[in-house]
Amino acid sequence: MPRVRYVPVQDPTRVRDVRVAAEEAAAAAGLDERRTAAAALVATELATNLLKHAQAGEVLVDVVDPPVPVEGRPERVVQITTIDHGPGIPDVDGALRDGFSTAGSLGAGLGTCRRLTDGFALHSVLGRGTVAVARIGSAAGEGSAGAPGVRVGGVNVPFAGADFSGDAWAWVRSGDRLTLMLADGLGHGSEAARASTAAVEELRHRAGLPPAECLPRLHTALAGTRGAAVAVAQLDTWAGRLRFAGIGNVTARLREGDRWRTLLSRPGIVGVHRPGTVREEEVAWTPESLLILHTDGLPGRWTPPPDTGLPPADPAVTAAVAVRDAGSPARPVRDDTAVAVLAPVPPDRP
Ligand SMILES: [Mn+2]
Repeated sequence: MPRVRYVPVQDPTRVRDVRVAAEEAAAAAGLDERRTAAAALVATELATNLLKHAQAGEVLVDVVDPPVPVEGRPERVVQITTIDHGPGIPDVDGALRDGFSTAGSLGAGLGTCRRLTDGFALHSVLGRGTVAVARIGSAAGEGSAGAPGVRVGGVNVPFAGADFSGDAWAWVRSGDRLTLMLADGLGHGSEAARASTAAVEELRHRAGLPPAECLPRLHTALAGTRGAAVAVAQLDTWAGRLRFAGIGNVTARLREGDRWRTLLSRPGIVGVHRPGTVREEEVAWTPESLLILHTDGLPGRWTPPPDTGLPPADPAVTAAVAVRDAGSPARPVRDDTAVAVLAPVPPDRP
């Protein structure tokens, strides 16, 4: 069962923990020595930056599906996400240039991070904080070969810093059909993770099945587990249509221009009891669309905030920003939280 590593960084001793987490994730992703070293270096740099620029922050180290959907079983990549509530970075482009330093850094620098990773994105809002996402796979460059004009990304935050998250997200692609799934295993901890992992494994064998046909297969595959709430969204990139079906408490929010609309799930628990009929919703998908799936770690009435500045080009950044902005000391999170995002590739940033 895949581990999700959560490391709060509030003092220099935790930087080593972040590096070790990155090395463990690299081993789990099957990366070679060279790419493992890159993951360790980037993890160290990002964790050090949290202390220097924001005093403290959180680091998530996960093994995820890559952002560009390809056919077949995806080669999974290490994703390092940092979230802070610091002052923000006034000049993001400058910070990404080699040699740039604001706090007398002797570290590798963010420019090096960008060069060593397959994907690197920084999103900063003054007064709100900074999100950084770095992905390291077996080969440099995420490329866009065969990309259907969309990218997929997500973050997964285990409840109370546990070793496992009961939530899981994954995608599969079959021709023009890209299917994104988010599963929330009942409760949290390793038994919840077993249920959501079973959903991911089953999804890998069901590429191309429409959501309403996929969910009954997942129901069968999850028998004997605690069960899960599951949302399945399938984009036909050729037709520009999105089909959605969900069972249980997983929220799907679709941006249409400047409106957000909720795609409805049926009550039930996949693997335990499902409704007799699974209804599918079908909507148009345009270059202005954005799909956010999230588990109940985020409040049900959570509304994506209006864009401040440039919308993030990286869907994993969008997911991390959602997690950051939804959490507050007044409303502590009571469960694992996962957010998965499907976003069109911006035309100017391929
Ligand atoms: Mn849960």
